[in-house]
Amino acid sequence: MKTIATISTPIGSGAIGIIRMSGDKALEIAAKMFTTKKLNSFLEATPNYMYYGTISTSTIKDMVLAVYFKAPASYTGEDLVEFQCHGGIRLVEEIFKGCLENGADVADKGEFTKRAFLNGKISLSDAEGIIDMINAESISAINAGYRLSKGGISDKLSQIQDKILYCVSQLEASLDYPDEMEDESKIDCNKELSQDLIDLKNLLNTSNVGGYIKKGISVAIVGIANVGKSSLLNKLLGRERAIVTNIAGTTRDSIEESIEVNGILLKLIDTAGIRETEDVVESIGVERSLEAAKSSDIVVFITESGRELNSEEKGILEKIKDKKFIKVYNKSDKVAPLSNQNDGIVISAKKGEGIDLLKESIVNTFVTNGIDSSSVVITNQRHAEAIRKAINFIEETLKTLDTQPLELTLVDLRNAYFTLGEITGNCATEDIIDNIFAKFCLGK
Ligand SMILES: Nc1nc2c(ncn2[C@@H]2O[C@H](COP(=O)(O)OP(=O)(O)OP(=O)(O)O)[C@@H](O)[C@H]2O)c(=O)[nH]1
Ligand SMILES: [Mg+2]
Repeated sequence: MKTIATISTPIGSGAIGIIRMSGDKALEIAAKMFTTKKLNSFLEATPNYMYYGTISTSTIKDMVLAVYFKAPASYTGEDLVEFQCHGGIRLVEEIFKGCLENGADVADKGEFTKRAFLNGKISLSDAEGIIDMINAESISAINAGYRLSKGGISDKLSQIQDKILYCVSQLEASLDYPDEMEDESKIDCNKELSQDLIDLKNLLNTSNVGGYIKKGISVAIVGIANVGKSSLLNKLLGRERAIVTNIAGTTRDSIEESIEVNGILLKLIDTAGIRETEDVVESIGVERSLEAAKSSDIVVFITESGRELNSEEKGILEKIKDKKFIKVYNKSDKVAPLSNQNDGIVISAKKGEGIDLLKESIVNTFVTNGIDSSSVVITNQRHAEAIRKAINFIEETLKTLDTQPLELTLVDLRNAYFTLGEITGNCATEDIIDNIFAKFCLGK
């Protein structure tokens, strides 16, 4: 396989720039470019040891750090060399070009991690965990990516695959010796597969929560004009982001900002107050408010403490009644809540009262019992799809075990095995693999 090189740090000026090479010739190419007082030649480099020395290309020189990772104990599983230089854009580029001049090829997006997968260092889902960590926008998303990258899902699915394989071999054997084995192995397989089915369904159930952990929760703050939507947004953010006035119709366009609560990203959308209006701009804003309410994961419906809902508000509630929503009674500092206003959260956006409770309530609506940092959660749509398919195949197997010829049942069972293998990568097609690594950034 060719030796590949790439710039692994973002393009731009920075303290340090990193250039990496992976492949059989990595050490040889590095030795042509890098010299250090410590060694006669970099070919004699001790693995995992960092050397300070000079790098020379046909155009530049720099003082850099170089480290050699010997196959298979490297990220890719191949010989790998990393240069750390001063992080100038042109400087990093010239060192990279130097690697190419000396025999390396340009790496594709994600090619280092792809090689790690092809060399058996990581499973496909482990690699997806690494992308998820890079793209994570919240602590919970980082942690979920980490668990995925550390084999959280591949280990579990491999166990299930092993059990399926055991059933396949049992049933195949009973094809050869039908009289002696058939009934016994059917009972055995039925038991094993029923347990697999429960495990897979439990795993699939985590994918709802998993989606919110990864992407965050979108929260539309909706209500009639002047109830304090923008004041609430500002309080949630901890800064004066939206304009607040006592004039009804202050907010005319939706405003989006994010916060993190218990490690989960909340994407907050402050909206224009909903009311009948002649104003063209405002009425477009009102349409957007309703749109935001419809497309959000949850609506915070805000009204005022100490008064009944008016007909406009009842109209809004009617529109969002099929959505998840939390009622909020604002301005409790001004008027105490009515006795029937115990079906929501009483707050004062002005004084900051009830805000933490509201944040917790939003998150708890989606992620019950917090997030167990050790549990395996499905955060990836591809994985959820494959598990769903595998469940169908196993259900089919269980249904047909007693009624159909074993050969037919075995087709479903093998399909269940292959479908789970698409997640871990042990039965993934080239298309699936290429698709996944195309999502990586250059240099990873
Ligand atoms: N006393 C009191 N006044 C509040 C509270 N929250 C908001 N207000 C006041 O209510 C008025 C309207 O607040 P906004 O936050 O602009 O209300 P809004 O719902 O965004 O209004 P529109 O954008 O016009 O739909 C302002 O004068 C705020 O100071 C509160 O908790 N207590
Ligand atoms: Mg407003």
